[in-house]
Amino acid sequence: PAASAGGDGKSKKIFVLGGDGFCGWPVALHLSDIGHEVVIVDNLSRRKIDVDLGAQSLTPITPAEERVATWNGLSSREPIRFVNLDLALEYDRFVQMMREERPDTMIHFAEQRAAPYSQKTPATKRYTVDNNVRATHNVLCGIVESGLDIHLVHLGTMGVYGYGNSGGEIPEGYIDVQLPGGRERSILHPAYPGSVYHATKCLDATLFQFYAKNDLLRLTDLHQGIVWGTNTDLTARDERLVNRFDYDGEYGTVLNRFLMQAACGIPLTVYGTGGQTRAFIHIKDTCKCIELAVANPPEPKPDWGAVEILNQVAQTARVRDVARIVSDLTGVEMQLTENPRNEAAENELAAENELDVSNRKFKMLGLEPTLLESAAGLMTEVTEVANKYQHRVDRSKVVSKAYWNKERAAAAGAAD
Ligand code: NAD
Ligand code: USQ
Repeated sequence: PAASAGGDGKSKKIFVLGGDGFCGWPVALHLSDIGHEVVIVDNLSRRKIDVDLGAQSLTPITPAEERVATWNGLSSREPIRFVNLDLALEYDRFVQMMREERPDTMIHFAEQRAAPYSQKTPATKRYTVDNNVRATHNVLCGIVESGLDIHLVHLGTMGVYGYGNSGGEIPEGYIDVQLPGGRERSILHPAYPGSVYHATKCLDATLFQFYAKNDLLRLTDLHQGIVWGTNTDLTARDERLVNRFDYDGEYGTVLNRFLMQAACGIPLTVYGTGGQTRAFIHIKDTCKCIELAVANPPEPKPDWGAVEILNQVAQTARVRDVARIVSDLTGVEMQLTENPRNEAAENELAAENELDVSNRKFKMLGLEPTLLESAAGLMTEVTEVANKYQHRVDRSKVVSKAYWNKERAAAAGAAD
């Protein structure tokens, strides 16, 4: 369809930072398909980490240039362009690129996003902080230096709120408190990260707050839950457009891991009691949310609530209930295993199937989230993808070898 370009009907020039990744690639295609001009900026670090870990995407992803050329050959839209640039290390080049291209919007996916990888070794802890905090700060500082009115949409995480310390509904970014002295104020929800990775997202949030207040930047921070699924209608158009699928112990996220394990007849690796409650969203809803965020930039304002924060979440569910859904669908068994992570076994977040994370803002903008209970078709689609590429699975990479601390390593029998 011509001239759709999202909710406000305007075609924008959009940089998709991290657009070669699991979320970034389908989002880049989606934004292009609805009529935006897209430039992908990515240093391909995620592909290099695969090489270091000796793991690979379950799906055979083509090189960045090839997947972009394939899309451009199929689409009648403005061609997508790809720029190989490290946001953490190539600040001047990035500012120059912004000045030349004058984007309206930037979507920031470009961070090291795996909690287990961030806990694996001193080197991966330090890399995660260096890469993520530098990349985010370079983007913010660069927008100010460019002098352009660019709307930045960042992918944050539900993990900034902390899991397990909440009694009621998790709000969208802010809570109302009474300050010493009696004044009422809306402040950022306290940060309570569960990994070095999640801690970088808390640091990002503090940087956003400062730049929104001080430089009046337009900033949207999307606190996203665990993304599941693999292809969208657009990445399924050609095998060379296939999306990445992480299944290994460090990068694979829980529901996709379970679906892949089911396809391979591996018992589902439920950590601890599986009583941990987490937030989930399907990849096609991620694309829709970004479209909505792009169409609704916040007005700049110098106050405490200047950053627009939305929870990008369809629902919450306990890990063992998610495993049960997959087990019922596929017949594969669940296996409780020693938890490599330092996390509360149970929390008060949610009773089964009860949503206690607010996602009102996206719902008001028109999101109709995909719920796990009615997503058997989408889950089957993922197991079909996993079945098709089963021969690429390295079973030795399925168990996570990233332990949160010495106690967790000792409990797993992996201490030095
Ligand atoms: P991903 O690792 O697949 O993609 C991230 C991309 O960013 C990669 O292609 C990588 O090469 C690139 N990148 C990293 N550092 C860079 C740098 N310094 N310069 C340029 N490019 C760089 O991750 P993803 O799953 O697509 O996640 C994208 C974002 O969404 C992350 O910020 C993550 O924290 C957030 N998020 C992801 C999930 C999920 O379940 N996957 C859930 C919530 C939030
Ligand atoms: N888990 C298992 N078995 C497994 C893998 C995980 O029981 O085989 C459990 C973990 O213990 C954890 C939960 O499942 O309690 C989720 O783990 P995950 O690896 O799917 O997700 P997480 O580490 O939280 O990180 C992912 C993304 C990250 C994003 C985050 C959103 O990698 O980028 O920020 O989801 S959220 O969890 O809402 O913070």
